[in-house]
Amino acid sequence: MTIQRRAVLAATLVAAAIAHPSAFAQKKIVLGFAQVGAESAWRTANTESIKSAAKDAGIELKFSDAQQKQENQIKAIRSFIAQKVDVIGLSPVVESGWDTVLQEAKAAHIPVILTDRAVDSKDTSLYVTFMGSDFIEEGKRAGRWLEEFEKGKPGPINIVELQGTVGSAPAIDRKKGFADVIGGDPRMKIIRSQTGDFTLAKGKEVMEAFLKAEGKNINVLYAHNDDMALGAIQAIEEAGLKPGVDITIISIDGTKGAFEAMAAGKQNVVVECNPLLGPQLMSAAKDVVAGKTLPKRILTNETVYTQSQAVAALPSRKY
Ligand code: GZL
Ligand code: ZN
Repeated sequence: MTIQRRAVLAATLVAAAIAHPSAFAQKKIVLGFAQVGAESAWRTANTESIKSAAKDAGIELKFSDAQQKQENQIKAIRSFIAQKVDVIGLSPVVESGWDTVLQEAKAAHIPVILTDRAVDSKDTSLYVTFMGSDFIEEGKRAGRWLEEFEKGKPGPINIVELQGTVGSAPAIDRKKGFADVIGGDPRMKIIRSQTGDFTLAKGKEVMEAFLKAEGKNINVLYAHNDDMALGAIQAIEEAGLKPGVDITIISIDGTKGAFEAMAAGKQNVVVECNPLLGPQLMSAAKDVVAGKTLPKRILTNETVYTQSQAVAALPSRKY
């Protein structure tokens, strides 16, 4: 290339850099995400959404799976701080015990975005925003559906409850919301309530114990997520009972498994909890890096699906 042509090219590049500084100056945003684990179909869909949204957004994602252990999430956050990432994303496996490590991120001037589950830190300056569902409302929706379903029927209505991970926001809040709604109904009684840690295997195991202890005395199962409900359905069938008929089944998430169970008449309703938070997380990360302020709370929108809607809804379900 002649000297003249080289000079012209250089001049054009400089002009373009002045005209579009961001295109040239902007380095790739690096987001470190500390995920809970891979405990359920919901979590798998949530991880998939985050990974594909990072790719679409041109954001470099450093991803860690903590196998549902808080100390692994804290280690991951510390490593993101050491790597000087631009933003940290966190789905906290339990609500408490985060202040120290979040203060370390704050001291390192790395903004933290909470997704999916909340923390109970009093100091809300420790995170930029919390985007996720209202788990108390999800519990209330489950309770309201049951009240509607049992309207006009005599008692007793004995309920067994499979709780999510002990100390997690969804487990605490879904229990509270449900109890708030059914607590005033003298027919309704939660006769057993125990954690199944959001997994299919544990949900089956605990339901087997409930059936051994209470047998035909159980009228309703309220499971804090679909995976535990699917495990319980297996236990109910192995006990010679009909899930969805002998025992009314309510769960939360809205994964494909729940829709298939409803289509087969083995589950009665599912309260949706939207895992597809990836795109919202990436746009929040870009806003934070660009210095924009975000609302402290970003609510995901979701609904309730009954058995009659399951077949029609199945084909369009993305997770
Ligand atoms: C809810 C999420 C819960 C799901 C479970 O937002 O934290 O964790 O309900 C998942 O399926 O394991
Ligand atoms: Zn809470």
